[in-house]
Amino acid sequence: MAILFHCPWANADEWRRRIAEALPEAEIRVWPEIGDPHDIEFAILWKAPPGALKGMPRLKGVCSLGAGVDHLLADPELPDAPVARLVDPLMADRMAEYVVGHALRHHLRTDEYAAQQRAGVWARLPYKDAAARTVGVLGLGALGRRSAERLAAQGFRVAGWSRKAKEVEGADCFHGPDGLAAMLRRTEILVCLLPLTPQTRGLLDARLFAQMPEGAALINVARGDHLVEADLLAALDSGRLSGATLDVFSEEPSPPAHPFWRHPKILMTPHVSSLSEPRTGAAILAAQYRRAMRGEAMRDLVDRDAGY
Ligand code: OXD
Repeated sequence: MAILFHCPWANADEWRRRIAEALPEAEIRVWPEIGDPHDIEFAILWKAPPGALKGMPRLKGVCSLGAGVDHLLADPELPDAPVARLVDPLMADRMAEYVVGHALRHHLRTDEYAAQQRAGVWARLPYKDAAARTVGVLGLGALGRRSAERLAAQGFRVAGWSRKAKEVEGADCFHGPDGLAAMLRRTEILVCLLPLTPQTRGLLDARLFAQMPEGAALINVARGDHLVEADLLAALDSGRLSGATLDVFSEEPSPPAHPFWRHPKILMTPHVSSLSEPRTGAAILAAQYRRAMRGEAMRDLVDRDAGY
């Protein structure tokens, strides 16, 4: 009985070694060396080629190597086995650190002061206390919740939005379409942490930006396809938005000619906001494997109908 493993990252060997240490009873087969597909009972994958899991009748569970599962659900040949995301408190901490750091950057107008410095300008820009500034978090899953809590601990006013009603300590929570409009009206720094589904694809568009206060900022740490790129560029150029921090892109890495690279109001980072960590992740995946082998439900299961 074997686990199928696919990891395109530079630390793939470390992932494989740590999973093997955590699961000495299991044989790990690295895609595409799958051997007999009838042997495969479990899969741990990040962005495997479509069809990688077809013809594996004994598959009992599939785990993502990251928080997102859109790469799995996009496979039209994904078998009907339970699918789980990787939920690791360390990843939530890393995401919260990124979100708080970049919210502070926008709040403190760091980029504008850096531009002033380059131009040799000594001028104070208007200041606002964090307690008077609302940071809105779209998506209150494990990563969004931790980010919202840390933003509140940092002293920001926090508004959270989710599809269904949720509560987060220190945040005003909104849900549903009406709740989204109410949340956006007060949001000066918007953080996108939504799963990518047919409903959320393209949500960050001109219509949404128009609902936020003039000069609001955007932090997208979810998926590049949440964003309508041309609408962001227009909103930044018109001053409707003051800046954007983008960690995720429709195409990664972004092509060299992409206008985001050189836009003065955009800071790009290469999908680093919540790196999954083999040191802690391997034990979480091992526990999921053992649950599936015992015939128990895995944790953090994906609702395929909801798309996340
Ligand atoms: C992701 C991740 O889902 O990096 O994007 O975990």
